[in-house]
Amino acid sequence: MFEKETQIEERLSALAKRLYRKPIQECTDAQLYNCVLMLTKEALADRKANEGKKKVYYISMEFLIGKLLSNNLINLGIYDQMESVLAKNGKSLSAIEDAEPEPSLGNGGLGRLAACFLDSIATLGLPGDGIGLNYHFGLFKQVFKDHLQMAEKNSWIEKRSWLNETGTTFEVVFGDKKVTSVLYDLDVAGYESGLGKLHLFDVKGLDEKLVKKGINFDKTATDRNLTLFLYPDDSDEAGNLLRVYQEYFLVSNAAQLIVKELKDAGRDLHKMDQYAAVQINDTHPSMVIPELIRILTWDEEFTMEDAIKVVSKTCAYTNHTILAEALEKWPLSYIEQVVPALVPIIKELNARVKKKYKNPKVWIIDDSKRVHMAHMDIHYGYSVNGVAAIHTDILKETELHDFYELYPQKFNNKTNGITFRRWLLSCNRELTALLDETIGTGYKKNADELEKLLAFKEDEKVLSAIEAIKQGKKEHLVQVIREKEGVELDPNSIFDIQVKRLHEYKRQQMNALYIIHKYLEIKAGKKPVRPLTFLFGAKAAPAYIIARDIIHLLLVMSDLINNDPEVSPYMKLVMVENYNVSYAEKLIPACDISEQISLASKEASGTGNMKFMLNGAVTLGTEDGANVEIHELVGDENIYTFGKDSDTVIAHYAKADYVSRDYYEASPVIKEAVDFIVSEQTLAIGHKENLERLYNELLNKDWFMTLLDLEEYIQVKDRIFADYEDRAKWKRMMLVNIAKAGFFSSDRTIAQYNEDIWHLS
Ligand code: 26Q
Repeated sequence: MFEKETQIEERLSALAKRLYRKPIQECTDAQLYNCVLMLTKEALADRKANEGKKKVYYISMEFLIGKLLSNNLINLGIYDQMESVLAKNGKSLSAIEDAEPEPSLGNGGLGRLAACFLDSIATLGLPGDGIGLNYHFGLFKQVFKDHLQMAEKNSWIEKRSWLNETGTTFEVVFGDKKVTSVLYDLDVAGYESGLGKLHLFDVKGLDEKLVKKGINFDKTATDRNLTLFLYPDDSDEAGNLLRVYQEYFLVSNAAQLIVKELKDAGRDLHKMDQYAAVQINDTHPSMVIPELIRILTWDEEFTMEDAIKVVSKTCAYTNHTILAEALEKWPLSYIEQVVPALVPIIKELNARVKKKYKNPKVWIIDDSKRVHMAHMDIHYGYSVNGVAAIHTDILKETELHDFYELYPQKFNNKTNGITFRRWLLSCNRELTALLDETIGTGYKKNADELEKLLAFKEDEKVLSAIEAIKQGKKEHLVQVIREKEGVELDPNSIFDIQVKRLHEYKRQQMNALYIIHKYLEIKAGKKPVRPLTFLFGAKAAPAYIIARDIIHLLLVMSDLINNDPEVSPYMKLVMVENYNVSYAEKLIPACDISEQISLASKEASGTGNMKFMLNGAVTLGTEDGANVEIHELVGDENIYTFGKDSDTVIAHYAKADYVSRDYYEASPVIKEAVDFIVSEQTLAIGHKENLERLYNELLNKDWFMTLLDLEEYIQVKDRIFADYEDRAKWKRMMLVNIAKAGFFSSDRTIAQYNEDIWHLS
């Protein structure tokens, strides 16, 4: 289908005529978006889903898919044709892409990973689908007012969208009510061939009018509010009961869909593990284990013994965090209220564990009657994986050590990856074209071939071409920031970028302290050789007070810096509003320095680090998560690392001997920067309450040890800025980073999941 440009043009103009009674040239970008959407959906409908005896179901509360148009056109192999048809009619494909609303069905890393995985599963020809929820307003939209983060709803579902109605519905029975679900499907095209589905469940009778001001809504109306919003990461908001409702709604639908597909295919459910693998994306969908057991014992006449056996051979669990506070532990009373039917099953699972193991630390239900979701996954799943080598090691050695001793064979590592279709082919077409010309196109299917680029390490032509592409991307970002944020940036400055969820462990506050330090240096007359541009993007969970205070500090500092004529010629600071996937696609290709500065041991993997590297940025990072593997791949001379290592950090926690005030008092540089948070200048712009709270937090608590690494961070950052001036060296570093990024293709990650965990056939 649509082999030739002429076919595309004919179909597009027919659609324009049918929908808007106009020729292509006279349609608006928004109208043309709808036409291109329809045409692309037709092409997707022509693809046949990947098939096989066994299928993986990737169950996740989040799929941060981003906009889909560009990616679908690329994976269908019709991007260039579409672009040229539109150009012939005086239209720009990229302007049309801007008209697509962005769904925000994820918080950050975990959700985006799920989306990258679907792309790779489809591309590798593996039978596999995602199962998630169709949140109408997704994660909140961030707006800044008075230097503070405010939250609004993000409406993304329009009359015409990528969602396809399926007609499939299920009943989901809660303790106090029964609801009907409605299933929508999204087609996930593989690159060049292959197709999978993302199944998104919605609730019939959802009431969008429940949403009042901002993102406030009646949390008790659980028959009508289930799929309104995605809960933000780290929220310890009251009303968490709704999260349990959402989780059960997801897994009950997932379990029913899986059983239905198996039965429709005539499979023997006693051999479920031969036909299905269920990957549990963090503990959020863990109730799928007791739910599958419930269905098998209630509806399919299984004995409890048989049901537990086969479910345990079918389910596998991925851990994405070692932060103890982020591991889900739900009060049994919540589960009793939401879904009493699962309580006897969870109790039975716990009783079996208690009978076998005397160590209370591995029980599912603890003394305070809380259900440890991860414990259930580990006992009753057949695989437990971490998401980067160091993360899996820490799980084995500390956090999940007791479980590792019980089940060493279940533990395995799957270092995260990213889909190159979105994070290279789509977001950096210029670099893609250069690679095609220089090393051929084989790397698109076999990412390891990027290493062929190493042969051009001394090739001035290739090196300058890489530099010129970066420059072009920076110039484009300057335009975007001008339009969206109203700030004028210098494309010849160094672009230093930290974009990721706001969390203390990620230490945006450490970067802010560096910026204060630089600001004070400039005020004192010490100017940088080249202007510096600091860019941030981050949403904070609305209930996470200190995270919001850090955003406040960044917004106050950007106001102060950008409006100071003495300073702004030498440095600028921009915190972009509502950082999301589309913004990432513009920021990442334009980055010189990738900030990956989490407290060692805390960032499970990170995936932004991989996206930056692939686009020729140099990493400034701690030895944490996948940074460790980036370091091993590129070597000491192509990365800037600093900070205390994970063993040292873990020892500080064990001994409880980190005292931030000691670092503050020992270093005039640290003291000066920290004190500035509550200076006359910042207080004149910002709010005393927020700034003082942050100041006190850093001085008296600093749980994520910002001051521990600050001095070394300042030194290495000054060094990396100096090295930027050695253009020959810098260009080589860019090239080596691109060349070594192949390992981080999610095609590799998924091939490993399949080889070691899923065994799809
Ligand atoms: C839990 C309970 C109630 C409400 C929300 C949550 C919740 C939601 C989202 C808890 C955690 C998350 C998201 C976690 C996440 O994104 N983790 C990241 O996963 C990436 C992919 O593996 C890693 O690269 C990151 O290091 C990790 O932080």
